[in-house]
Amino acid sequence: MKQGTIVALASGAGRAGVAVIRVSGPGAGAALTALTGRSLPPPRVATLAALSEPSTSEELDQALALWFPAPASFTGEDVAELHVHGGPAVVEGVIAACLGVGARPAEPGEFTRRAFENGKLDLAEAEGLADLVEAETEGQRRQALRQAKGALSAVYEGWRAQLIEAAALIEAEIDFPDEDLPGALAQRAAPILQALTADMARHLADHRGERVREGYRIAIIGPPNAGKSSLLNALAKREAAIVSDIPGTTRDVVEVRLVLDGFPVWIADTAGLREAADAIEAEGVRRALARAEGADVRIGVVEAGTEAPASLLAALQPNDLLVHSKADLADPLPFSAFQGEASGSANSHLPLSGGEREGVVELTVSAITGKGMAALEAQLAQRVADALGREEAPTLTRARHRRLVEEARAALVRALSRLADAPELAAEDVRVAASAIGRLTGRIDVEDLLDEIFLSFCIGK
Ligand SMILES: Nc1nc2c(ncn2[C@@H]2O[C@H](COP(=O)(O)OP(=O)(O)OP(=O)(O)O)[C@@H](O)[C@H]2O)c(=O)[nH]1
Ligand SMILES: [Mg+2]
Repeated sequence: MKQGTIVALASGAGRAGVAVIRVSGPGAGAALTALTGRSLPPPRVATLAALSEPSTSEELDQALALWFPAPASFTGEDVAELHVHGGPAVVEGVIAACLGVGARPAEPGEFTRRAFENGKLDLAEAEGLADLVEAETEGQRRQALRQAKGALSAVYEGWRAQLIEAAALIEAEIDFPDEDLPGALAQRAAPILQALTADMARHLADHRGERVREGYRIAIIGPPNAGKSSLLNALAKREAAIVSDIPGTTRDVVEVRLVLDGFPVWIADTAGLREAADAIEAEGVRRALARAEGADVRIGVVEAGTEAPASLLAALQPNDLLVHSKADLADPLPFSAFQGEASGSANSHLPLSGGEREGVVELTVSAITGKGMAALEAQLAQRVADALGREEAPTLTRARHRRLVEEARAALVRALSRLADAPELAAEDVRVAASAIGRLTGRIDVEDLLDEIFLSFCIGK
């Protein structure tokens, strides 16, 4: 960890009513007294102060000064916070004055890094804080705040405690094998490891956290000229993709970001599905199908009155949408009994042309007149809310978490498979798992783990 006293603008750059400048480190108090020309204000009380450049005594601003003595501060160090008028020259002048009395410019993330090093927050909490700063939607804010307050860390710390308990049982067996009851202690570890493996598998299967952070993914697919790009533009309420009556207009994936039900959503328009005329279009079709496959929901588009081609039906999954487009031009034949268009509601019970596809919801829409668009948006918002809106156990939110939980789970599967025959190897597997989970919060390394194992082992025996 780099030492010293650091200073930085904590609020956004540019003109603002107020800007917040933060100083952290052993020299924070000296910087504050040098700039205000008087003794430190009482801790955690906003105090009006005139700030001057110590070397020239030139007044820089009237500011609010706050003093947070260590360890009761964000970083755990002495921290001074200056709320100055948010003009660039004021900010520059005050930061220059701090540099003049021995502070140095903070590196990106250095305040949070110090908070981590001083045990103020763990890695998962720091990531939650970073997400909170980045949060653009309500759903992202809720999730980031939960993680910053330690909800995800609590799950991982709970797992680690159980892993240590299981490891202690196995280690005890190795060190003091019971002649009468061979393997008895190690076998007591088995149900713990089994339950943890199941917990981790559930955790890995849940993609909500990543979707809330990165965006729910919707793909629009269908034959050329079906009106896919027009539909994207109608949903985005801007001309994001080129529309023309030439089939094969869209060749690449065109993505638009929306907010539905408080969650971020990526809607992708794709190339029309057909036998491609050239290599570029073939690549476009390949990307269209790949995007559809990876999406959380697909919107199949066919012109009203035409049959959905087999290539489209094959790409649709249960709970997807099939939109009959250009409803202003034609009725959605062959669905003569279809009433959804008039009422604006969806119908999931009609047979699809060209073969059945269970559970696909059909809608009739005109991108030109806007007819049916509200119903389509409602269907999409409902899917987003169903997928992301439930408040259950905290979910992993980053690839880093996924990688480490996968590593831990794989190690536990190995441990279980050789617990009976090779408890030494199983113990090592459990240590690998505990270390992977420990790296999620960053609070622990293997040395600490061995200490803990040893401590609980001593108590047990
Ligand atoms: N009347 C009417 N025309 C529409 C509607 N939606 C799209 N069109 C027209 O249909 C043609 C094709 O529309 P696009 O949105 O480019 O179709 P696409 O599916 O993206 O086509 P490709 O990119 O070639 O696969 C254009 O001439 C649009 O103006 C609609 O709701 N009503
Ligand atoms: Mg298009």
